[in-house]
Amino acid sequence: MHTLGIDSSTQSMKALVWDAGAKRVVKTVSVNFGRDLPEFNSPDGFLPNADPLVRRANPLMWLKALDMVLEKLQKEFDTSKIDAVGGDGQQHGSVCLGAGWTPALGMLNGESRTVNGGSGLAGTFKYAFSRKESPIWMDSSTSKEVAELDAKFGDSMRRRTGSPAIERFTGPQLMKFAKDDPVGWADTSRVHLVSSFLCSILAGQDAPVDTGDGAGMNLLNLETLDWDSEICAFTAPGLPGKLPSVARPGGRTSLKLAPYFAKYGLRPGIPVAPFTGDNPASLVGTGADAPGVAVISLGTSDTFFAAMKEFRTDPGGCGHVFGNPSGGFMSLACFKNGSLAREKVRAMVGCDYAFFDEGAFDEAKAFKGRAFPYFEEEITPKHAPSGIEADFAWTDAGAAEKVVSVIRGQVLNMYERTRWIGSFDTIRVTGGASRSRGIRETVADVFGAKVETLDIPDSAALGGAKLAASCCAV
Ligand code: XUL
Repeated sequence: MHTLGIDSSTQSMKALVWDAGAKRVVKTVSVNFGRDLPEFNSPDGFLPNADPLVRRANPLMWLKALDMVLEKLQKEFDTSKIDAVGGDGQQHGSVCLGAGWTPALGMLNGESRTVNGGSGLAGTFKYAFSRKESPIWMDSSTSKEVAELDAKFGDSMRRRTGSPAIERFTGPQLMKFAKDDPVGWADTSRVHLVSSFLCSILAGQDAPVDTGDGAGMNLLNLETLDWDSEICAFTAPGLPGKLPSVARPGGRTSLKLAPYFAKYGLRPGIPVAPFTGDNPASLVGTGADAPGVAVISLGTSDTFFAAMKEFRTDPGGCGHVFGNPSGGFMSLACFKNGSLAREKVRAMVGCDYAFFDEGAFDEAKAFKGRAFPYFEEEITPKHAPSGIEADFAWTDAGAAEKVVSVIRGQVLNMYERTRWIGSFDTIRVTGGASRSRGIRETVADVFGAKVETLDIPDSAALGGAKLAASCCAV
């Protein structure tokens, strides 16, 4: 059996084919939003905004990327061999859809053309959105709404949903949209996450939200595994009626691939598994969905996560509990200043990857200085001072010392903020920056753990493909 995993992350969309029998990845292709879709003016996957707290993306960009990535895949792989589709999306981002949504979905199933904005998915769905820009996980503009939710629900938000009210989470974002644009909100008949939105497109019908990504909304009750009606009703008028259903982990799927995708050689009617968030998908992709091993994913955001033996929330208020797509729960801490911050420091220092990833660590072995690069409003810790916070004279330091101290600072921060999750003998590292020997050695040193790297960097796409395989096997 071959399954396809589609990963829609902050900066790119990937399609990966998994041979479930041979247990190996047979093909991966990707589309980079900045490089391959320059017309969307989003070099890092989001639109420029004068307010640094506002981070939004054009959902049409994701649709165009889906067409492009499948076209690429068809050129390099016999897509008729694919037996099921799964996938994931960057977490928390929301897509608001209006009256054009259902007719456009119908068009993917070959129903009559009532709305048409041009060819391809972006044309078909051009008039489907009640909000032209989707806030993504990097958005921190909802502190007022977070304060309102805190005042109303206090600590019970954390106990019910697994996380305190947090700026980037979908609930506070929807609350702000409903207040700022009541007409746009009234026109919204359906709210999707990035993951369930793309899954709906593939299935040609509204897909459910899974408990892994759903828990990143401040709306899902983790005891009942359903929407918390009191929190939803308080968040925005009419919200309960606009949410899709919730998919329970481990169930069989009734979603089937829409006829539209036959143009890429895929067989219409093959099963489509509900999509999850990129972190829950990585938990599955790294094989850490049973408790015991922790994973550090070094991507646009750095995340630390692990499957959980029992439901326990972070007393420090920054960490989260999400559903584990394989059943039960997972813990997660997210650090916003990940790869983009490392890239910025590399540019500041003016060095190449070989030096940033390895050479600097050999040169400045004994240097114990720490520097914390907070260029974007940080999530963990919340409201950290912006810029570089170093415990030595930053401007006088050499290139190697700067690199080593920044990585040490990032890893030490991660260590401190994830102690509530437990201690681990083994940590699996994944994501682009896991190629760096210097970063891997720093993780081993700070956590006092054995560090394992994975052969494939695309653990989220692989998790999506594996979930598709298990959904069909049920
Ligand atoms: C997790 C988070 C990020 C995004 C990145 O809470 O906000 O890791 O999922 O895609």
